[in-house]
Amino acid sequence: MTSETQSQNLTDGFHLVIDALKLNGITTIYGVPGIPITDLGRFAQAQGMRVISFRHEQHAGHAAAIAGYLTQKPGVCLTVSAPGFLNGVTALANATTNCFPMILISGSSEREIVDLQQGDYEEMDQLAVARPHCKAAYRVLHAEDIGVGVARAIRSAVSGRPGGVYLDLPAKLLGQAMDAVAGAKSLIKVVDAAPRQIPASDAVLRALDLLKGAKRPLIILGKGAAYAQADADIRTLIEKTGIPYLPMSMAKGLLPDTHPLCASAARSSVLKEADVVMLIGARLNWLLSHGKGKTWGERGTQTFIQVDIAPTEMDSNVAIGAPIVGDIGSCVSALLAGLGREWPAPPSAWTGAIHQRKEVNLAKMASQLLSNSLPMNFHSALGALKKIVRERPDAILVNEGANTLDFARSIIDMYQPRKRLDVGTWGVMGIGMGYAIGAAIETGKPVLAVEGDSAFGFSGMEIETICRYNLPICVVVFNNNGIYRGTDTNPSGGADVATTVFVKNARYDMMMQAFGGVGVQATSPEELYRAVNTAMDSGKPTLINAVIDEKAGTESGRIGNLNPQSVVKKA
Ligand code: ADP
Ligand code: TZD
Ligand code: MG
Repeated sequence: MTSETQSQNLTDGFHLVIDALKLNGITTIYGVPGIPITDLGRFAQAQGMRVISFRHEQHAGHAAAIAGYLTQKPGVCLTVSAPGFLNGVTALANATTNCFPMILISGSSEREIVDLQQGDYEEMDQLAVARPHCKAAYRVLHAEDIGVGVARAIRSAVSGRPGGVYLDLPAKLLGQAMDAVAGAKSLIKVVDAAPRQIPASDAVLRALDLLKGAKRPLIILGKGAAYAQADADIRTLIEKTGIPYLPMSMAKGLLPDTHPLCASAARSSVLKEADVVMLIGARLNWLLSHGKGKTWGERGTQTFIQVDIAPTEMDSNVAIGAPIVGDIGSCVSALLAGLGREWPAPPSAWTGAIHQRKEVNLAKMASQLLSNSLPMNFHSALGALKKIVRERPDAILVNEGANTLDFARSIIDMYQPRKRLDVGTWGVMGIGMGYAIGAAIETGKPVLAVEGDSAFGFSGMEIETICRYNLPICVVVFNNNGIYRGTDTNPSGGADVATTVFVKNARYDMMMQAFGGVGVQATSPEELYRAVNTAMDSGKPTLINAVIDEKAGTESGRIGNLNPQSVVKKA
């Protein structure tokens, strides 16, 4: 037999992994090459997959996670063993926390040596490390099991509550040969990877009864609702019932933020005053003050309805009077079917009061946005970006930072579903460039990344990746010389600068120029508006250094209350 006919009859671990992914419609891999997976990426590219190489695995992982969120297919991140794997674990854990489907595939070293701790190259028991940070973790030891391993990984990632999955591929597996026909037969094309979960009809009735009797009803839409892609039905539910709604940050745009029933501009009062609250794909975690305390009305005065695919989410923080367990698409359509023809509009005392509160708050904000003082503050700079997003509603907005995040979330209206991607459940810094790249690759839409200068630094090196793949991403760095503000001083009077302060007047725009992208400095709202418009029109990788008043921010943005207080008096 010539070596050619031999290889025609044989396949190996590398090719089976690629074939298994492709068979299941996975066409893109995000990763960083190296031993033992360099050839896996190379062969995948040769087989027509898109393989996007990053500078650091965390950002490849974030790109994969956001790909999962946007497409409902698990995003795949590929890393080398031990350190590369660990770099990917932050993204894996973040995906799990946020309920985004992703698969972290890592090469690993020799099992026999790792398990005896004999000091292999990049030795680590990766499966054990990954397990607490994901929904499921699998290792494949035999080439004929690759099909099963990939199928289980896909099902685990997307079914039920979506999340991160780890798939461990020892180096030896990748080189294992097997008969090509038997190999092809061993692969599994997953049928109905995320089966619908139909809610029980009595659960739906119970919820509708509660909702109908409410005097001050409120619907809260979370990113689970955005993920579910039941956009039209969710809109119909809100419009048919006439119930005011609050979008959580990544659910903004599920209905346009300018919708008459959107209560965002009256957030604090509706949370306090609502009597029946229906959560759709949103958890009562810290972002909603756990459903109790002074953010909400007197404890016990509110009744909650919760629509979620995870039964154990119910009662996690406060009692849920009417749980509806199922997938959001099925639950919302069951609710719609149960509404009947006549649905009583909520009392006008409630909707009217919300309307008035909104008008007052929006007018107050509008005047702040027009400020022309220099240097720019958060309001004036974001006023320019608000206009950009209004004019380009299909652009994707990525957002991280503290003040930069909190102000942008409340100031920039979103108009379409799944267009706002941010720090999510953890409030994690470092998602910026990974999410921007993943979103640009998956959707082909222009991306605007609005980044605090600190936040940007966590993934800043990936601007090289953005330039390398010539992605239509415009990064705006809100440069206020530091974390929260740039004005802190060293309390000891020593020579080191304060812990929150960066190099003054840094030129992040010049970093972009180093890689052949466009770098611009903007010092006024007009300059900022013009530079972003040019970037979005051209689609060229662009970074705009937006100079923000270093005195403008507050400690931790809007969550300063979460900082513990020392009992020792400050020096
Ligand atoms: P937010 O941060 O926007 O409030 P969370 O991440 O806290 O949203 O909540 C999302 C919720 O959505 C999770 O509890 C998750 O189980 C749920 N979820 C995700 N996808 C679906 C789906 N397809 N159907 C039902 N629930 C879903
Ligand atoms: N590390 C990680 C991974 N996540 C975090 N959230 C933090 C550290 C702590 N942190 C925040 O919560 S916000 C932030 C840090 C470091 C940066 C804030 O500074 P910024 O934004 O420049 O990005 P503003 O506009 O100056 O407030
Ligand atoms: Mg800053």
